[in-house]
Amino acid sequence: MTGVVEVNFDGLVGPTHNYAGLAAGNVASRRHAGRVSHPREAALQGLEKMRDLSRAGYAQGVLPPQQRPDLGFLRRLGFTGSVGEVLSQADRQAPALLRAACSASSMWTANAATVTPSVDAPDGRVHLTPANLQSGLHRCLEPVTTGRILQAIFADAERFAHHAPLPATPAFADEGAANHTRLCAEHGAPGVHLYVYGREALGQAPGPRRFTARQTREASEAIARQHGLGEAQTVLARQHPEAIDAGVFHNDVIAVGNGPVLLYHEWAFADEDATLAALREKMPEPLIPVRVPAEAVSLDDAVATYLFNSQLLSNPDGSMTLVVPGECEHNEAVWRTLQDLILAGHNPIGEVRVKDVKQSMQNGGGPACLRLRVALGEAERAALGGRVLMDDALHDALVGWVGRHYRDRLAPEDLADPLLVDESLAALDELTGILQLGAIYPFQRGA
Ligand code: SUG
Repeated sequence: MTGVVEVNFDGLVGPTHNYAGLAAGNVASRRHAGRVSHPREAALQGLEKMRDLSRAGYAQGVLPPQQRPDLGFLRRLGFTGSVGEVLSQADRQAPALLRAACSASSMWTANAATVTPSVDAPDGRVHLTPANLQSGLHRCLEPVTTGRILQAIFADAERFAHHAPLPATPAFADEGAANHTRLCAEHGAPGVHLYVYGREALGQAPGPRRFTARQTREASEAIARQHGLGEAQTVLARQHPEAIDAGVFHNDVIAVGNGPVLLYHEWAFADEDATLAALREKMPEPLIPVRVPAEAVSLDDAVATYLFNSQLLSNPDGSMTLVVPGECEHNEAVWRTLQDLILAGHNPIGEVRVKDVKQSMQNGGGPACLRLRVALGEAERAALGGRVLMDDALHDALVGWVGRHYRDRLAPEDLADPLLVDESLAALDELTGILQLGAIYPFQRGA
């Protein structure tokens, strides 16, 4: 496969973006519960990140949001009648279900799927498994439509292999690429896959005490098996339970890898030495670990600023750029560590770009949560369906679309407003036209 680059597919923030505090173990989501959100600003912040990175020469894609409120979910739970009746019954009888049905959480596409590039798969195809996201009620609504969207974009069966999500049961709780890091010399070279899990469903490893770990070892193993990866290509590591209890609900909140570089906090892994040793043993090229000790950045600061939820991007000259959330700039210890330890250290990271994704951050999603990494060769990129690769024209079309359809603000009580349904469906219908994706949404398929 020639011309392999990493395409970052960012999730477009949907029109119902709101703060309902739904996410377990996610400090920011809980802290902002009940606040007024700003969907238009949220979507524009995401689009600005996409445009900035595509203009800087990084391959950038976009994934559409999901249909919300999820009326099909509410109807399945016994709410009946017109749209207005379903919403008002749910609001009165089970407001938590209404909030789950309205979450715009599909924006965090690092949780959409796990992807293995064709260079690593035995059949030479790109493999994709939508995450079952079964550990959160609002998120377990995503996999079916995620699968449909991925099938529409990665449609060529000779190049792309789609797997069903793992069984949606606690033993196979899977949160997708947020717990998966591929290390390699460069994107087109064979990689070693680091899967990080928080608990064992069938084994005895001690889990966190305060929060439930979201990813199981059994889920990570099953994904590697589905994608045909052998033992020589995979490393499994347990997340440090204390990090999970401090609010590190995914590995990508405490570590990020790219090429041979692994930037991580000393509390990322339960057994740091064994994890690095296993990577070194399996990687053909030397691992470049960039370790941030707790005395430089505390776990609390890591969680508050999302320093590690950064995108680490490869540049043509071999250097790398770290795309960090704006919150890092306002924390002295984190900013100093970025300058003195990360940028000044002996590693390829030579530049920091700061991005404001505050609307997403307040729900616990930083720059890295907002994107799904897919390493693709030239021919694979040419085979993509739809109009999903970002350029200025697509950016401008999407900014115009947001301006036409999104509300400036959403308060918790607005979620029961039937007009929000009409507005969202009109927006999504137009969006499938812009992205040329066909009927991906339930309402377009007569459901
Ligand atoms: O699953 N937040 C998401 C944030 C996901 C971040 N993703 C990565 N780290 N890759 C979550 O915790 C909050 C939604 C709400 O409260 O409405 C939420 O789901």
